Amino acid sequence: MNMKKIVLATKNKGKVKEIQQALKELNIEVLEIEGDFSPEENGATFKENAYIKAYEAAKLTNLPALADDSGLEVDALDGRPGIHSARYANSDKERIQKLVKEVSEFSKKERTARFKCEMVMALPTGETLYSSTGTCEGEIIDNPSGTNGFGYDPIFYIKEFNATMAEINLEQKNNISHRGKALKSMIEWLKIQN
Ligand code: ITT
Repeated sequence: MNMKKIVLATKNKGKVKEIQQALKELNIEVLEIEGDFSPEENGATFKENAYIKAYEAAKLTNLPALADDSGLEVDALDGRPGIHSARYANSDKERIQKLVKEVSEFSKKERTARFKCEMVMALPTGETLYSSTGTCEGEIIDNPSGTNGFGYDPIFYIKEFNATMAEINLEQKNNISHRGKALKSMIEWLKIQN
């Protein structure tokens, strides 16, 4: 199947923005999935869930589909919310409030955390063409700061920027983030397909 046109297997606008920005350097058409797209993410890992989404979107559109399954692992919480990051509460605001409350009893040192991202490119046949992964290390702070990005970005502090993930811009985030790293590998693979 030719890779000149692909579909993004996500309904998360924040992800779409970051992925579209990174794929701009390629000469391919990147479509958003239309309508009601909510495959049951019942996998046990980020990778399984990414595959579920990619395969479902590929079947629906008859195009190669790129999915991202990602989440935040907090060491003091034994890796939670992890693959349940999206379902942890009902809105970004509530998710942040809940997490801040849960880590409040832990010292700064114990608040280390990482974002993880697994990407899968799959075909309508169910074949996985390529998969890639990325992680980004940081720590959880009490006071949300910044308005860029999405999700847990306002409470994810990154030492090298002395800023939260929501205080850096889109290009900076793509350079260092879990998603940006997974995308770099995916882009290298896409370059040799076309
Ligand atoms: P799709 O399944 O439609 O892609 P989703 O938001 O449900 O969208 P996930 O199941 O992969 O996606 O859940 C990922 C959650 O992890 C996401 O909703 C955020 O809460 C969090 N997350 C992932 N990447 C993030 C990032 O770059 N910045 C902040 N939070 C992030």
